[in-house]
Amino acid sequence: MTTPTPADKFSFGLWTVGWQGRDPFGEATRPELDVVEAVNRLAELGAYGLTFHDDDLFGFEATHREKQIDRLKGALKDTGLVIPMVTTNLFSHPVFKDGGFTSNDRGVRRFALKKVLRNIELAADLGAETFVLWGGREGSEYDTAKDVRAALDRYRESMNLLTQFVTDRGYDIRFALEPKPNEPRGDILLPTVGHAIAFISELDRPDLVGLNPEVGHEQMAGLNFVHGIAQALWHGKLFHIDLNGQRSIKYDQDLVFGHGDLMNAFALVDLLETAGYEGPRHFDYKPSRTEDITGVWDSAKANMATYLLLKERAAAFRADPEVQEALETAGVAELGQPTLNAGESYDDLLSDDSFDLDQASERGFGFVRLNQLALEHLAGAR
Ligand code: GLO
Ligand code: NI
Ligand code: NI
Ligand code: NI
Repeated sequence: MTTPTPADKFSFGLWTVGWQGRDPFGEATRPELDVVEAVNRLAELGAYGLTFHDDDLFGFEATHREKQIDRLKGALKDTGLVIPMVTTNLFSHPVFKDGGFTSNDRGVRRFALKKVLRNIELAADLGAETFVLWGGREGSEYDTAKDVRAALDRYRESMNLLTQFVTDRGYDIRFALEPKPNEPRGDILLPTVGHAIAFISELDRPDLVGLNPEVGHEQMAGLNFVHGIAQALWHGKLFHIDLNGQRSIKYDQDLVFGHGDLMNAFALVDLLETAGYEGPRHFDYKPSRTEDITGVWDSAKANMATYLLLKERAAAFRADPEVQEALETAGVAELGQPTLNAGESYDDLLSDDSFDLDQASERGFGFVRLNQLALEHLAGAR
């Protein structure tokens, strides 16, 4: 049941299993992981895809670009693993200290765009459907140092150029913006799912731009991830997803999926599996610095096992007659009914005196009982 297969569409960033444990206070605790080894191990574990930043594969200097691409292609051919998504690193190199697309330095902005254009060519060559942009350095620490309206103009200019590029080239690629409130910048532009959705509506080709929300990022902003995902789905903007775990508002923990807010993870899997999301189940986590290489692969496995376990538990929850009855009492399906009947207008409402105010005020919804049933299914008690 918790043994993944490629049909489950699990994918991992090369930078996740490849994370060496370097943090602001400490050195690496693990050796480098070669891309071929990563592909082989992930395929063995039952994943279907690998994703990467340009710099993960061949470094910023790109000295061995062609050789590394060939090695990756060879490993993909041997294992059947695919590259559903490619992303770009506009945050590590010192040149991006004030951002890529929104750096105050115009030369840096041009350089960043050129880097991304080259990387999109590679993404197309590898058959990726999604190109993720996490603007980790697009932001500021000081309000006087950044003209946010001008920065949004430049962000828009960049996205319009990129959508023009894929259209002209005939690439079958869509973009996914990844919101995050802070870290590494004090404040990052497009900090939440909601901000990013509003921004996308101002673009030339909004149809080509969606989101890659990350569990921990919304939770760092104190928000309910399931609500964010539900709204992204509602707008048709859930192009990709970064699954992981976070425990409350603090630094970006990138724990294994489910190792943070487990009840929210349960509801998330229930939503993804019932709302028709067909994209990759992508893990953007960090194997904790305490782990050796065995711990790295154990943690990779744990992400997939947790997802499958929650999927199974969510299905059992839905199938339970007691849950169905509790859902009925709670009126969950009733919210799906339009508030007015077909053909009714505000005049009908104005003349409607049938509402029983007292009865409706006295109603108990039974939400707590429903939530306890969810918990009992989650805990394996049912
Ligand atoms: C950092 C982000 C980062 C992105 C990656 C993909 O907090 O989560 O890992 O997901 O750059 O674009
Ligand atoms: Ni993150
Ligand atoms: Ni994170
Ligand atoms: Ni991420």
